[in-house]
Amino acid sequence: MTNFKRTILALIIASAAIISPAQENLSALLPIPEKIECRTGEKAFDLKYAAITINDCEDSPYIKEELERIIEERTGIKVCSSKGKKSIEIVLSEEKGKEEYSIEIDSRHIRFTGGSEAGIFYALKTFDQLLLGDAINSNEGKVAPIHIEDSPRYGYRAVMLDPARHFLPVEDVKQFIDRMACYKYNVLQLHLTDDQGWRIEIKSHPELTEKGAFRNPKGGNNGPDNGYYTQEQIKELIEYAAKRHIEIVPELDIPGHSAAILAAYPELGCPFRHGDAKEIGKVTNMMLCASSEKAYKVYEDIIREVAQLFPSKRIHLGGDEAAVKDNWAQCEECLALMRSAGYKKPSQLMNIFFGRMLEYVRNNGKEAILWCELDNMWPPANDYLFPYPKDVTLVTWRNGLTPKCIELTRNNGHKLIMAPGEHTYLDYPQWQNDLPEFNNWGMPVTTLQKAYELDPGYGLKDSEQEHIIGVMATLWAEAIKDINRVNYMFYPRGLAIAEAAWSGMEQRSWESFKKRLYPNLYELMKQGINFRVPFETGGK
Ligand code: TNX
Repeated sequence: MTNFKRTILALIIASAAIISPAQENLSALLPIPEKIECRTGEKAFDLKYAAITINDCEDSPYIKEELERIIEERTGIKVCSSKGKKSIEIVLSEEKGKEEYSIEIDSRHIRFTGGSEAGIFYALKTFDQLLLGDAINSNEGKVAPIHIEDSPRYGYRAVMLDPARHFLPVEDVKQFIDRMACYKYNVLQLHLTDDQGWRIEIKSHPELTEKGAFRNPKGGNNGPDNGYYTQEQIKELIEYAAKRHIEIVPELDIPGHSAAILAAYPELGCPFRHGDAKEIGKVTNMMLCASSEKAYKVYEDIIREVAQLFPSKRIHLGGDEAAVKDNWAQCEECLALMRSAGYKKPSQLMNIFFGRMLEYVRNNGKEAILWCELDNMWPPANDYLFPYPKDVTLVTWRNGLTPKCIELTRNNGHKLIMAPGEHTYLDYPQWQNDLPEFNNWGMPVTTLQKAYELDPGYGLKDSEQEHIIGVMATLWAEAIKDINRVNYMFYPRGLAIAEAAWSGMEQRSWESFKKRLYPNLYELMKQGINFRVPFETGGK
């Protein structure tokens, strides 16, 4: 063959590889399952001519609908419920963990076994990826024999959306939830309050949304600057997510990040700042006053309503980036309170402030989560006056501080969620000079590979990481104005984090992930979901 012909042939092969979806049944599995055994040599299960029985899971018709939808979408075949020679079985087994599942496929049977409906749901999501990856078999209505056993590394696999900075309408959040579920995420944290907006209806204090949800007089009612979720809409979202085995955790950020509530109730801030302008979205560094009785009273009401609304056992109360020196340190009432408590530093008032706020959470039968702050809130050991109460779950997030945070939380008996900025902050650009146009952090870059490199256990011995309960990807939205941008920032890095949260380190590899990414990107494209093309993963 001449060099020219060889080049042409290579180009044809290369373009075929790009255009055609993957052709092998493992190629779209993401997150990668724990144990996979391909039964090569055995005949495929034929969906086409078989009458298929789906064991009725009576109390969960959704599972059956999902299975029928997956088969029809991937193969064009409508399964029929009459008895036939070939069966698809769905089995619940007490021997498996809640989210654990197996898939067994041979020429005559397909069996999905799950420890609960969640396990079955994940089995179906994996089955969907088997069909997606094995395009040639799927086009013929066939499924290659295989045996998969799978269970998650972590029970808490979260994404945080930030409708406070830019409001996301209900339908957009639902679309995001649909895709999260495909990658086995099971928690959606909603950052509902910040300087830029108050996004949840509180019936006992309607001013919160009347004033706090609208920062742009010409901006309409449904994003990006304005808008809030009514309690009815929140219920609708909770139900929609629960069907997909996703729990919604509400976040109310206190005592900082509170310009929106202060715009509605200036008297919750320190008295010396009562007269300051409180323009939502323009003013930052304002705090609730540690000595304002009304602040405690209003939050007691808010926490009660939020606790009743959300079935989640957890409420996130923020606790990050509180500008103590601009507020409590200059407030006579706070300084008097500090002295009467025998404290030396205004930041120690966190003890009193969260001492009361956390009590409201407990009184409502819930557990609190807080962002882990080592400077303000958790002074070094020799100045150890605000240890977080042990029942608080902490989230590590600040760049560079995660190893310290893992150690301190372990020594103090806290549960820890891993959201280290270096890997999981998906508001950072994905490549030098890529979007967003601005962010707060002097533009560090979190490439797809950097996101993938997250080992949530930070390479520690098992005994040193037992307190880590999960992982969270965050989509801070100062520069994210709508769901298309959310998706662009999330995909594909959100797939890397999904695998870090679900799969054990022994199963994971960047080289394998890169390959499994392509059919999934193809699928996102087909669904009309925005993503960044990870051109850097091309080539050898
Ligand atoms: C820090 S992370 C914040 C957020 C910002 C984010 C921007 C955290 C607990 N606080 O308020 O949106 O940085 O990356």
